[in-house]
Amino acid sequence: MRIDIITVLPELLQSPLNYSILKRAQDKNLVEIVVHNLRDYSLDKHRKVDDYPFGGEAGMVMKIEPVDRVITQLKSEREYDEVIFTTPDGEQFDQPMANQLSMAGNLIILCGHYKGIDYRIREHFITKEVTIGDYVLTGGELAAAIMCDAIVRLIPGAIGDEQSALSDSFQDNLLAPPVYTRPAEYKGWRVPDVLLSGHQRKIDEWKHEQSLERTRRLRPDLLK
Ligand code: 6GU
Repeated sequence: MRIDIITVLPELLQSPLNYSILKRAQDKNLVEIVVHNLRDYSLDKHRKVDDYPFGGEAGMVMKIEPVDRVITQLKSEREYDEVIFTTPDGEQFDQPMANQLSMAGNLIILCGHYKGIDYRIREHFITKEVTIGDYVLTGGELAAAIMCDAIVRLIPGAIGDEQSALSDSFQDNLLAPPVYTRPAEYKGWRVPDVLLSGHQRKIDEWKHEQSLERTRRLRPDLLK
């Protein structure tokens, strides 16, 4: 898998993409994540990528030419499953979308910025518009980093224990059960006896009951 991220702030993406599972997945060649500075595709002598909006509103708008240049260049090199635009008015990013995107071959993520991007970019280049939640971020970079994290950890081999991505919260629309490690007792606070019993069927039943109980209490919307 390859993910090309187009941004005016490449530095903002460096550290989120280069630690832990994302780092390991790239080191193992499970995914190649390439960050492109949109300014490198501006022909303007000031490397300008934004301009004033027609119709005289407040704020700046991302220009179409540099975006066309970088996307056209990338598409000439390989085929892409999706050209994603990060925007608060997009489709909600969630676990099913992460699962689906983790099976893609190549993805482009264009990070939104300023007041917005020239709408012709959305009409002619973008295949999928995605938000990570109902709040406004300064730019799409942190959203892109979050999406990459959620997608890449699902690629087979990215996580050491193959089971563990499948037992995540949300994979079965249930929150994950509590987990514990040694010591079995700390300051009088004991780990639930069943987990120490060695009785696997009872342990699995307990975990499932805990998942149901926590989901009912904390996220009843997931059970509907
Ligand atoms: Cl994807 N972009 C921006 N700018 N703000 C957001 C978002 C995306 N998702 C939630 N807020």
